[in-house]
Amino acid sequence: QDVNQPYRTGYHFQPLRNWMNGMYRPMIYKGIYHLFYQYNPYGAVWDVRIVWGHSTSTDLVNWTPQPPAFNPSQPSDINGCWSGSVTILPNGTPVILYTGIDQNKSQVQNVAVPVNISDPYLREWSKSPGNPLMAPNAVNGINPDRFRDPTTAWLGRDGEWRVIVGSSTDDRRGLAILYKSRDFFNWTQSIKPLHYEDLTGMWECPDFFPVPITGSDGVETSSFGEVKHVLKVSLFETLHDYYTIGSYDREKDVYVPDLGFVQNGSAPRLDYGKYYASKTFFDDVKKRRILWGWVNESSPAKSDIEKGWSGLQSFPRKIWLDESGKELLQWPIEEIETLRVTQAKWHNKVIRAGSTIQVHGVSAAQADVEVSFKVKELEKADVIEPSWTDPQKICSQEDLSVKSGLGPFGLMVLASNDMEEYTSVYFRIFKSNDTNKNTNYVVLMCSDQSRSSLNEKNDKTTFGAFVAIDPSHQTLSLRTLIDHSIVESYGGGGKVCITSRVYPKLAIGESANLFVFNKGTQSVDVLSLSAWSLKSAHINDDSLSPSIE
Ligand code: DQQ
Repeated sequence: QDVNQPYRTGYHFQPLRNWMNGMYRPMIYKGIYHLFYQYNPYGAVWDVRIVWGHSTSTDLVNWTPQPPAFNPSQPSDINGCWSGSVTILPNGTPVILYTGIDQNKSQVQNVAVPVNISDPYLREWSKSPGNPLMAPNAVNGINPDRFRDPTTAWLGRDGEWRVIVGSSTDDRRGLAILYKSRDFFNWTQSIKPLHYEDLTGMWECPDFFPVPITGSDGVETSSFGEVKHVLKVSLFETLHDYYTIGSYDREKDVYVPDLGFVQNGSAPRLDYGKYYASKTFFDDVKKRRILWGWVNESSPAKSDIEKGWSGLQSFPRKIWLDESGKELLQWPIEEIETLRVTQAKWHNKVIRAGSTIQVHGVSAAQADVEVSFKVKELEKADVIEPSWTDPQKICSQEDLSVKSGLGPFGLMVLASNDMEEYTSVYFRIFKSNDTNKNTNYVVLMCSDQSRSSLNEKNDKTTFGAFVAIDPSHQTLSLRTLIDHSIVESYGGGGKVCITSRVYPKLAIGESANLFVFNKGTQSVDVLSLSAWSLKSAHINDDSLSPSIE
């Protein structure tokens, strides 16, 4: 890796240079995966004149850059081509619905279709002269600054297409406005939104998809049957992606969440770290639903301009419904295994109280680590303070110097030789103070970036979440993908994900180390640990490919 560019990733998607943000529903077409993303060809910060960047892949790991799918060019998008989604029509043709910023700076919805459907790379797209297809007007009461990000459309039993567009009212009611169409080109707004919730603000990048009640396979977006539905929204006010699981009433065309975004205090998040504007797609070859999210920098814009780029995509994750029906599970797609090279392996290793043990034999700056812990003396756990209801706050207040009976224990990643820098991803176990709960324990997962870099200019916020597992029956597992400036962690087999960006000054390349630690007062067993060095994927680095500028 170029020493001047220590934060570029080895296997997380990013363009060769410049700014990237939200990514639009990827797709598989004629065996080729396509990824479209918000790309600023003019520099390393966001620009309203953003275009649709485009890359293709045969394995979701290695990516070839393609020319942008389209740029601002019509009155209906002359001020920017913003987010949108692909829908595959029943005849197999992909169609893109996207938000354009029109000549009046209003947000409107447009359509683009491939010029040559026999080109598996879909290099050329043409916009309909009929654009815009949906526009805010005096009658529909939609605010022209808050009307964006159409989803993948789905087909109802009545043969009509449905699509939702994110919006909000002036008094912060978030809305998924529903539109219907018979031919995909003429759309009518439904009187009722698919769903709305008060006091949630603008809903960006909504996603609405079915998940089978059993098993981990995915299904096509228009599928019905033995499924629940998921509505995910990116809340602009918090810059986090929240989801609800519920039922889609096909007769009334409304979505009824089991628990709303705000009903239960706060909805679950797809990721509790740096992660926004995510989208899923159904991979009909491997019968899975795949989720991708935008991971922004945690560095000041000045540093982004200096390094010439900003923004990554998380590693693609398979996503499915947990057997409880109450939460989604996520796991890195299996293709990551094609990058694995050397492996370090431990079995049944006791990590004594207060100890830190190095994992040797892996390139710790670019690795995939899976570890499972067993904690025997659960009765030694401290009772959680009744006021400790916000996991991120507990993780931030109680740094590693504060001991509790059980934990913190976990991984120290991107650690410098002298431990001046490290990022720790760990668990703490408490006894529950709530006798009504089914479990006697509360498991906390944290990703602590506070010591990640000697450079104080970056945002080093610590993240945290509760993991719904019972450590008296289940092993506590942690998987962490480390890639130079991104640390992507999966707790409890994918119940909780936390992604963070870090910019070590010392823990770079060969000088990065990996440790297992236990700062609690009781020993903890590592049942198994596997850590793999990952080789670099080819990501938009193919000089023979057309330039993305
Ligand atoms: N950014 C896009 C919008 C979307 C937001 C514009 C999320 O369409 O709402 O770049 O990244």
